[in-house]
Amino acid sequence: MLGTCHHDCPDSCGWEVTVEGGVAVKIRGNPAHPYSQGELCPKVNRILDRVYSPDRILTPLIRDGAKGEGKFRQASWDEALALVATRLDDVITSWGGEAIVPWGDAGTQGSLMMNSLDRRFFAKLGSSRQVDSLCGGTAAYATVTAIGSPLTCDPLDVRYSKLVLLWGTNTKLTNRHLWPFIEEARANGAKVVVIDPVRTITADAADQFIQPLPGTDIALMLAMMHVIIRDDLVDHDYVSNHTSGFEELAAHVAEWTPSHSAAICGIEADVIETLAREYATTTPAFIRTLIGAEHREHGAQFFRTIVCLPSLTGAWKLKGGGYSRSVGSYVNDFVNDSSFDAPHLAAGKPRRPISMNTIGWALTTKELNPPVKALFVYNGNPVATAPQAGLTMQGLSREDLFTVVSEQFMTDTARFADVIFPACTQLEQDDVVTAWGHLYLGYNHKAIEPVGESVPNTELWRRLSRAMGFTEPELFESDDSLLERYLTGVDVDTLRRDAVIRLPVPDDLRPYANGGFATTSGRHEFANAELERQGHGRLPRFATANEGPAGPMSTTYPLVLMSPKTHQRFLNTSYSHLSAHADPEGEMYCDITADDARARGIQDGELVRVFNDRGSVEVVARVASTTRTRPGMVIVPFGWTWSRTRDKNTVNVLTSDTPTDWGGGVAFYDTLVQVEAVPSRHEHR
Ligand SMILES: Nc1nc2c(c(=O)[nH]1)N[C@H]1C(S)=C(S)[C@@H](COP(=O)(O)OP(=O)(O)OC[C@H]3O[C@@H](n4cnc5c(=O)[nH]c(N)nc54)[C@H](O)[C@@H]3O)O[C@H]1N2
Ligand SMILES: Nc1nc2c(c(=O)[nH]1)N[C@H]1C(S)=C(S)[C@@H](COP(=O)(O)OP(=O)(O)OC[C@H]3O[C@@H](n4cnc5c(=O)[nH]c(N)nc54)[C@H](O)[C@@H]3O)O[C@H]1N2
Ligand code: SF4
Ligand SMILES: [Mo]
Repeated sequence: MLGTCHHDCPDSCGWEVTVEGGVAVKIRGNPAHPYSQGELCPKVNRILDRVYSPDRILTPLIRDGAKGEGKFRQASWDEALALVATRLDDVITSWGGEAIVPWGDAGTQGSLMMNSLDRRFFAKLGSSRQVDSLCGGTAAYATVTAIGSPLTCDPLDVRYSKLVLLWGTNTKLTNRHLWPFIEEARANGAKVVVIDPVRTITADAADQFIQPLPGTDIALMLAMMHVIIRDDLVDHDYVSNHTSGFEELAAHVAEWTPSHSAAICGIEADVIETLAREYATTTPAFIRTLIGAEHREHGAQFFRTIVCLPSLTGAWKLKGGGYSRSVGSYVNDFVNDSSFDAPHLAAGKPRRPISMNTIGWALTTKELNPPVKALFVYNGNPVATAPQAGLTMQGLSREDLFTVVSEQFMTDTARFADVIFPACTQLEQDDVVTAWGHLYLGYNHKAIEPVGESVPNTELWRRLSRAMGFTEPELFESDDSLLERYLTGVDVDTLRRDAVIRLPVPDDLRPYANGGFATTSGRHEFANAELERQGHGRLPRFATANEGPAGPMSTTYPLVLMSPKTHQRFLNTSYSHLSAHADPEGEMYCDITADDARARGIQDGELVRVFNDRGSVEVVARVASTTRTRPGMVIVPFGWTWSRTRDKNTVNVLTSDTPTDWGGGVAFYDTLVQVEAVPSRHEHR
């Protein structure tokens, strides 16, 4: 049976499941998938362990202990649904629908299961509306404000490039199926440069690695523009035909000399000189980003600035040139996402916005009226993935909060639930999977019947609607009918047959080869009046992060904490509780340079406490074994789950919930900490 991976991963690989007697016995990559080409990854190669794991939640569960203790008893669907319906009715009667808050992320990227009938169910409840994004919103909106549209180049065109800048993306880990296309470019003579504060596995594989201080890239970009303009490496035709504000930009970057930026970025000035000249004189030159660099106080400004580079040099003109980030928005012309909406079900009730990024605050603040009295979590694990996890756990421990979680496993969040509903895995449900790392749409055929009493998310929303006594037919629409109205612009028969179809976009995509920016002037406006009006600067600007290196808080907490994905075998926090995945990754650690460790009397392998005002985690220090970090910066990886940590705390107890400058993201990576040895509990690995 052909299918498509549902994980929150740019690759959206095609797979093939072998089923014998109703049991999935084997999974492998679909060799006919044009992008993933028969390969999966170390996570999903073992997905059957996950599907049939003895730890899987297979019946509804009702809390049978203290909040967060993780003690539950099995219950029938009828009992659990009735309990939830009664509690929601009580909340609505006493506090109004807005006291109910949904929190759903991209645990599955299948269109139906990620976000379809849930919109209608919560509209009918008149609940609060979930807004903002832990992932992607900032990069997308920043690109829109800069060039009028989120659309950028086809990532696969990287294969035609001669110079590839992987800027704040860990391709070999997070977007692994793009790597062969980069290798193809390399075989044809391309040079690959990685720009990242962390020496990642992608940096190890590159021709050149540039390691700026975290959050200082905008200074680097401004200096590159300085060199390009100073040395007249500008594509004047492109600039005069398709951009505006060049003179203002030129005046603005005049002071951004390489030596000025070098001091801010913590790199050598001649590295910037050479990078700028190579970028402007090598054709085609391709810049690739993904998400990582957006998780910062000035995350949107990063993306607004980076798009200036290909417009200055005209790199957009050639296949293999330009700039590529998420290409998820291309699908919007071929599906009807709003067909899932049914706002009339809210019957005009007010629905206040609640940011998913600051859920810890929302659950603990006295400022919200009504306060949050019921929380629904699905497709996500906010205790481990949203910042300020200490607040989230404190909020979830409230006796007067009713928490419902739909899950496959006893996650950091599920253990705080009052009621858990068992969710199907991708093998047990039909869906359509859009991709953000390539231009193919995937179909997922259900391969096996639901394991235990688990249900697809759409079925959960239907059951809840029934239990609440709702009668509007929109709440009960079938999956087939939903899909039929959603898939408006693709050949559905081919999609179902092959489980993958190329979006009907031109082979030669080059979105801005001839300008045509989606701004009102049709030009890339370097001097941006709208951003000026919003207070983000008429021209791209660098500012020190409040909680970044050299920022005002660095006197109290001197070390910058990076918490990126570093794990081959986890997908965010998914899989991190399974031994076959977690054991080879080892335990959660803190990478620290030898000098920073020595200054604190910390030895390699010793237990340390990484802390700030928000919380602390106990992890093992890696000193000698690491060249990953740089002085003044430590790394505690993201993805580990509570059952695999020493003190049930994940790195997000430390991270900042400061919003990004615009775009609705959050500044996880602008977090400052201190590290100290944990007295008298020395351990060696
Ligand atoms: N194996 C695996 N693959 C995954 C995931 C996973 O958990 N595991 N998660 C998936 C998800 S949800 C996403 S969003 C994607 C993310 O894909 P990426 O965006 O490629 O990955 P991230 O690790 O979020 O960030 C990429 C890099 O940005 C760097 N970075 C952070 N701040 C800065 C900065 O200021 N400047 C520069 N230049 N670089 C910076 C980080 O050090 C990191 O190495 O990966 C997906 N793929
Ligand atoms: N410090 C730090 N924090 C980060 C990041 C970081 O790099 N550093 N990365 C951020 C990013 S980019 C992202 S995307 C977020 C990810 O944050 P989350 O989306 O919360 O990520 P996961 O931990 O993978 O949680 C997905 C959950 O969905 C469940 N699930 C899967 N399929 C289904 C289904 O069909 N139905 C139901 N009901 N559940 C399902 C899985 O079992 C899993 O527990 O984390 C963010 N947090
Ligand atoms: S997690 Fe990503 S790389 Fe792995 S199979 Fe799924 S889409 Fe492919
Ligand atoms: Mo993400």
